[in-house]
Amino acid sequence: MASSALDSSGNQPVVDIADVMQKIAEHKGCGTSSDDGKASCGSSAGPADMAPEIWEKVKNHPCYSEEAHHHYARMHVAVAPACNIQCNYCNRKYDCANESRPGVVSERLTPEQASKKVLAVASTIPQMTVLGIAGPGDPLANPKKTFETFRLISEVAPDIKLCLSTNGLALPDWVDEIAKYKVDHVTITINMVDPEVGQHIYPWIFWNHKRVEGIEAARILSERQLLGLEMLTERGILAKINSVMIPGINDKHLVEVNKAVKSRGAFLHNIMPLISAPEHGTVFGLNGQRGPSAQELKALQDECEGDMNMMRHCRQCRADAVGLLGEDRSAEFTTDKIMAMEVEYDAEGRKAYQQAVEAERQAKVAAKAGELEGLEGAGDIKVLVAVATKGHGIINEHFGHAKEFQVYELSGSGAKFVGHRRVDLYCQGGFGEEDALSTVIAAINDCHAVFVAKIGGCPKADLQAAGIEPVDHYAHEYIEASAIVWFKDYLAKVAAGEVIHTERGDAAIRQGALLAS
Ligand code: CLF
Ligand code: SF4
Repeated sequence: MASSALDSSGNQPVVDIADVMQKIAEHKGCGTSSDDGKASCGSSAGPADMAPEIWEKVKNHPCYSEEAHHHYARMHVAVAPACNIQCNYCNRKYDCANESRPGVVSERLTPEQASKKVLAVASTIPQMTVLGIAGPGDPLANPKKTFETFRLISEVAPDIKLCLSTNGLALPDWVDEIAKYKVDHVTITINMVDPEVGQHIYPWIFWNHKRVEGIEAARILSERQLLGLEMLTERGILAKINSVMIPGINDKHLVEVNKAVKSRGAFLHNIMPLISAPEHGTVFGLNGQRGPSAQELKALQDECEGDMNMMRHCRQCRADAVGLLGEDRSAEFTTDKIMAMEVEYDAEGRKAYQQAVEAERQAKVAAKAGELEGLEGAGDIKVLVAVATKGHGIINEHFGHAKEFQVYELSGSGAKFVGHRRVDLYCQGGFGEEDALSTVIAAINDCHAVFVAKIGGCPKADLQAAGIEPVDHYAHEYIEASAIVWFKDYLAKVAAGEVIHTERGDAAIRQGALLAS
């Protein structure tokens, strides 16, 4: 147990940093410990797998636990418009309701409106467990609005976890306030620990009432980010690091970033692909800077995973996102609609619903565990499979209705979630869109099979022609258990000489806007 006490103000937990670092080192993130003693982030986390206080913080946080993200939802409130730095991948002027990436938002809210919105969402979506402030600017460049929002929400909905995402420049000034409001989860976006690299990502910062540019700006930003991280760790606040992978600029360097943040007690590292398209109007978008391919991203995540658990289920959410990570229900909760809603905060109902979710989650973990035996023959064979799902860890989405596919790596160790791929909708209201099908195939081109609840004859034939097996006979069953059964069958065919195992190629990460459904 961490030694914790209250400080002189009576409300800030003071935690032994060595104790916290030890726990993080032991548990290496938000998941269960596997045979090699290394945690698998969220794969089948249970209370027996980690220190109770860490389990309590991550068990129903969809970003800090991969396993939880199938069941629990988050929401963001866009109360923080200003920013104190400029990133070359950001343009907050761009506002498209069909777009999904950080910084983008449709409506800005006052703290009072945000509080009402949280109650409205919580009473409609009982599995919504986390309230995050992630922009559209930087929450700590708007401290009054940010902390007033946290204060209001902690009063009316104390069971909701509070979460914050920041560029880190102002973080050291606000760590005590963060602790005071019991914000237990803080994300810092750290793209470099070397100002030489940073100068190509950040043209300027606003620091001590003036604009600072170039290497000096990157140096100050990096120092503040790492200091802020150390201060969070000292207070036992779980810190997640987001890094944007920018090929040719910081892709190789992110291994150094990983080491630097791990040594300072970061709980989880989330390496995200650069989203860069000319229509976004960002510096990188306009100068043709490309994002990574799916396999480039996975290779970097795999390389860093040796030292630290990696988040691979990030959806690069809008600053006003609502719902499970793979969905966005923000259009149901516009200011007009929430002001007209009768809101009743049913804390007991929420608790009962979440208990049912917990039972469902444990059934899924048990089903997976029951299938693990018999994978010894896999040797070095690893395959990726794509899955169409609406959530709950179940294969429950039609191929044509999928707006994203979740990707699992199957190996002798079982099934491991390694990412997701956004796609264009194939089904356009009664007919299949052939152009969309080619983008789907490009997005899952590195997969051997795609698991769906249902699929039509045309896309089935095209997938087969592309070497991807459509699998629809596990409809409405658990993803991981089904994928392992399929993998055992695949291994048996390889052993019998019916199938020659070959590696698949690379796949594309979608750069454009999401299509409205
Ligand atoms: Fe929001 Fe961020 Fe909290 Fe999650 S998002 S403030 S930690 S509640 Fe999550 Fe969205 Fe990725 Fe962020 S999927 S962009 S990591
Ligand atoms: Fe945009 Fe966030 Fe960077 Fe500010 S810190 S410029 S809001 S991406």
